[in-house]
Amino acid sequence: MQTRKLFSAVSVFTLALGLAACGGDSTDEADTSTSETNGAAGSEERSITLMVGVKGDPFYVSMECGAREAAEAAGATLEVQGPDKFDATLQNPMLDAVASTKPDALLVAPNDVKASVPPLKRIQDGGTKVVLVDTTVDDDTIGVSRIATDNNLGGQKAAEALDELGVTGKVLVISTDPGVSSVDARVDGFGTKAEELGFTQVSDTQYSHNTASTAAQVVSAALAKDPDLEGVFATNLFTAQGVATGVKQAGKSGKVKIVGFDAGPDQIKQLEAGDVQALVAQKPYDIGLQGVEQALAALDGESVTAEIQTESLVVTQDNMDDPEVSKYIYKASC
Ligand code: T6T
Repeated sequence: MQTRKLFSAVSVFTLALGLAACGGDSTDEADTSTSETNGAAGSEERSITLMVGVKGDPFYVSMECGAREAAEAAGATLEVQGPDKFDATLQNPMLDAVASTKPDALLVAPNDVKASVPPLKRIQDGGTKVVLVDTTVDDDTIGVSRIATDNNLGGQKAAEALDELGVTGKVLVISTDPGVSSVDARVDGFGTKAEELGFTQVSDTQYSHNTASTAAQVVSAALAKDPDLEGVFATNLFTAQGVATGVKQAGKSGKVKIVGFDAGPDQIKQLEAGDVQALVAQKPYDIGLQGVEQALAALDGESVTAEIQTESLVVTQDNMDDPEVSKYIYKASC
């Protein structure tokens, strides 16, 4: 069993070097050591479950690819699950099922800062090491480690991108749902920078419920009310795709500037076509890979980093073919 442990440590170290070489990053905000180990630690193959925010989203597919790489290198099993919609009422029963199967570790993107707390507490109390990836919950006692993009900074970058595109006046923010930590932080960061830049938000933040068709309807209605709308910030992949479609249907592609979060394959096509002007890409592969590393460290009783913030980058038509940028385009499969 010591051999497995050594293999796992060496492999993860090698992976970490590889990650550094390909531009992976992390900002360590706090280091904690966990002396407690799961009962199964070191005695058999580690079982890790990754509960994504929603199935089939290229952001989470890319996260899964990173997690798979790290799990395979460490000889751990990885099971991936996720709800059909980004909705805590769908994800929570799945989390309850995880509580009864008791994997050694759970990497989870909780659907809601509050509603996701009770099932995660049960899982953690059952001895599973919980690592929060991408989204978080309001209860600080949950998770040995939390790994996510610096979403507030990402929102600020979106406002700066609109500024660089010549936007000076009316802007609209369309997000998914309130209570999702990632997109809420993007809205906050955007709001701070938008104020500094002198933008006027035409309304409170609107919500797409993570559905492209709803985002398209929301932007159409906004354009009907404010025909002089200059820019839109869409806080995630499906919202951004829908906003681009809605603006195109209104015959305003390129006139109303759109900055979207994420960099899924279809979003890149919209960028190429000029239907979107800039995308704030995250590094989900790195989040998944580091999530597994942190989970294994916790299981081995090694030092665990309590909070890791990963970077984002702004992708435009000008830089999208640069290999240092294109390597961060999300994957539809591993
Ligand atoms: O933007 C990502 C993720 O960071 C967010 O929490 C939910 O939406 C995405 O998965 C993109 O669809």
